[in-house]
Amino acid sequence: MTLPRFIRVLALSALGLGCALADQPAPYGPVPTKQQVDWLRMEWYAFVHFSLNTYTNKEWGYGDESPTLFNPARFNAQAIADTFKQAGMTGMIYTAKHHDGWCAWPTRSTDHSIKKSPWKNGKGDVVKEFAEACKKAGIKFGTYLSPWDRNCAEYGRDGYRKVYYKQIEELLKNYGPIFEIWFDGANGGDGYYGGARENRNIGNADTYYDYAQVVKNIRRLQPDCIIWGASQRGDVVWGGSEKGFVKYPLWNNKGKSWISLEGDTPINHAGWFWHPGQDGRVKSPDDLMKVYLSSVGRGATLILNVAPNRDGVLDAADVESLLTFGAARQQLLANDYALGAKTRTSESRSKEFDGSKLTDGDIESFWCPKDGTKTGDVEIKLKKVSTFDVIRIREQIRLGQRVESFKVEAKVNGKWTTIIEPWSSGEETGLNVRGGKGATIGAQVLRWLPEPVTTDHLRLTITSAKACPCISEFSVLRMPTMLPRPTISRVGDKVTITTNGSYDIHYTTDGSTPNADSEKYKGEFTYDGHNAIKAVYVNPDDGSVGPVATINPGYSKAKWESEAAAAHDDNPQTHWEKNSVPASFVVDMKESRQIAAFSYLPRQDGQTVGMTDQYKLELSKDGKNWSEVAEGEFSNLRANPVELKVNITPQDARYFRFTSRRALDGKASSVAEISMFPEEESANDKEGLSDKKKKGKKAKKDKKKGKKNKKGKKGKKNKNK
Ligand code: FUL
Repeated sequence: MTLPRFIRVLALSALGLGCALADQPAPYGPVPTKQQVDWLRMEWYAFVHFSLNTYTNKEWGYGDESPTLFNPARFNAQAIADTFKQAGMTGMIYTAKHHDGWCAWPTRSTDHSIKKSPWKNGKGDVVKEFAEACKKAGIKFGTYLSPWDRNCAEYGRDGYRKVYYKQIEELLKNYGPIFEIWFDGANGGDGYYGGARENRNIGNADTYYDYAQVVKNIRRLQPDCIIWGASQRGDVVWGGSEKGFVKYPLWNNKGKSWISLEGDTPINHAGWFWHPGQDGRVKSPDDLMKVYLSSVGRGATLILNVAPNRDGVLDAADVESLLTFGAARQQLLANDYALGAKTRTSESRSKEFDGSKLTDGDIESFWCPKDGTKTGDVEIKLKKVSTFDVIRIREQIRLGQRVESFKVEAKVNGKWTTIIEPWSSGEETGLNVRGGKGATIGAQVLRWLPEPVTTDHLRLTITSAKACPCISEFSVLRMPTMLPRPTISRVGDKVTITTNGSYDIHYTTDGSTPNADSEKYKGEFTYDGHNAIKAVYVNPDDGSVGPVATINPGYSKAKWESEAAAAHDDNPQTHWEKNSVPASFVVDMKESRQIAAFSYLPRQDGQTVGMTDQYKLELSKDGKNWSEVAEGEFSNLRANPVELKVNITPQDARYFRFTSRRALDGKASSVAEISMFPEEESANDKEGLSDKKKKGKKAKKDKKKGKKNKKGKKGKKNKNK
C-alpha cells in the first residue's frame, strides 16, 4: 500500500530524517527509534566490572562478602574514562551492582554498599566518579544493575521488587544522562539472602520483576536511555555469546518492534572481573579486530569489558591491547577509497535517490530504486586504482531493514570477479571473519575479504530484499597491518608454537617478555618447567615485534596418572565425563609439588552438560590422608566457559582429588582440564598490590620467609565462600 505523499513526509520527519524527501519509500516493517539509531552509531563502548569480586578472585560473589574488601588505593575514574576515549570508544557502562548485591553508590535501598567500605571513609561513590569522568572525557555513561541479588533477604519475594525499583530510580535520577541500562539475564539460584543461605527461584523473570512496569518507569525518568534485556521489552538484546560475536544474518525485526543486538565480551580471557595473573590472558589487538568485525561489522554494537584491578587502575597489558586495536580501527575507517566515486545504477527512483548517494559520505542520503523493485545494482568507479580488503555497506535503517542478500564484484584485468558471494536462504554463514557471504546489511556490514583486491571498478548487487533497498553508503577500506600473535601449546613436555610464513618466532620460558633477541623458535622443543612460556612474531623485514602470546601451563602433567586421563591430557578439546554427580577422581602427580593454585577448564565442545559449578579440591602427600583445601563455585560457565583459577594456601602434595559436587544440566560431571600451579606466579598479584608496592613487599617477604613457610604447612582451608 502506498501512503499519500504528505503522510509519508510527516512520518519520515518523525523518524528523524528531518527535511524528509518527498519521494521517499514508505518505511518497511518495524523501524528503530531515534535513540536506537544514535546508539547503533556509537559502535563500541566499554564495560567495567569492578566491585567486591575484584578482591575475592570470583566471577560471581555469593552475597556474604564483606564490604570492607573494597578499598582501591589508586582508583582514578578520569584516567580510565580518558583511556576509553583515547581508544575511540564512545561510552562506558559500569556495574553499579553485580549479582552479589553490593552497591557501588551510597544507596538508601540497602546497607550492603560502599557506605560500609573503608574507601574514602565510606563517603565514596564510584558511580558518581565514573559519571563525571565520562562527561569530562566526552563519552557517554551507562549502568549495569543486576536484577539477581544474592545478598538481599527479600530476593525472590515481593519485598525485593521495591528495593530494586528504588535502585533503578536512584541511578537514573542522580547521575545525569544514562545512555544504556543493563538488566542481566542471570537470575536466581544459591545465595546468602540475608543469612538464609539457600536456593531461590523466581520463576518467570518477566512476571517477577514486572518488566513492563520497569520499562515504563525508565522511559519516564530517562526517555533517551537504551534498555538492555528486560525480557525483550527493551531496545536491545544479548548478542548470544560472551565472545562478542553476534549471529549472521542479523535481523532487527522482532515481531512488531525493532530490537537491536549487542555483542559483549571481556578483553581478558580471565573473566569479567579482574583476576590475579591475568596479564598473560589479554586478547591481542588482532583478536579484538575480529570481535569488532563480528559484532559491529554485522550490524550490532560491541561492549568490550576492561576491568580495573585491586588498586582501581587498568592493567597495563589490557590498556596496551585496547589502544593498539583502537588505533588500528581508526586507521581502518580513516580512508574510504570510494568517497566521491562516480556511480551508475540499474534503476533509481529519482535524482534524489541516485547512486551518488552511496559515495557522498553522508550517512543519511541513500540510493533507492522504485517501489516494488527489490533487486538492483550500482557500479562504482573509484577516483583511482586502489588496493583494499574491507568493504562496508550501510542501509538507511530509519526506513526499516530490507536487504537479505547481496553480492560485490570487482573488475580485475577487464573481468568481473565476485569478491563477496551472495548468501542463499538457509545457508550457514558461520563465524568466519574473513570471506563471509553477503546476507543482511542493517546498520552496517563490514566484510574483510580473504585477499586484498586492486581495481578502480566495483559493482554492488542487491540479490534479494523484502522491499525496495535503501542503501546509504558503500565504502572501500584497507585493513592496517597488524602483527598477529602466535599460539603456544604444551602437551606433556613438548612445546609447539604456530608458525606463520611471513614472520619469525622468538620465545622465552623464564617468564620474561620475548623480543627479537630471544631464542628463535625452530620447531617443537621440550620444556618440563612451570614458568610462563611466551612468544612473539617478529617481522624480519622491519624488525617489528607483535603482541606477546603467553601460556601458564603450571606443573608438567607428563607423568600424571589417574582414571581421568582426558582431564589432564593438555588437550582442551577432550574432556573427562562421568554419569554421576557428585563425582571425583584422584591424580597421582608422581612427585611432591608445592601447590598454590589450581585451575578448572570446562568442556570446550559447545555443550554445557556436566560443567562443574560446585567443586571441592583435596590434597594428599600419601594418597591416604587427605585435607580439603578449597571448595566453592565456578560461576558463569554457561555463558563464558573459560579457565577459572583458584588460589589456595600453598602446601606440598603428591596427590590431588577433584570433586564435582554439583554440575550443570543433568546428572553427569565433566572436566576438560585441571592444572596445578606453584606459588611464584600469583603470590604478589594475590594481594592486589601495585608494582611499586610489590618491590617493598617482596623484600619484607623474603625476610619473613621462614615464618611464612611454617604457616603454609598448616594447610589452612581456603573456603571459597
Ligand atoms: C553475565 C553475568 O552473569 C556476568 O557475571 C557478567 O556480568 C556478564 C556481562 O553477564 O550474564
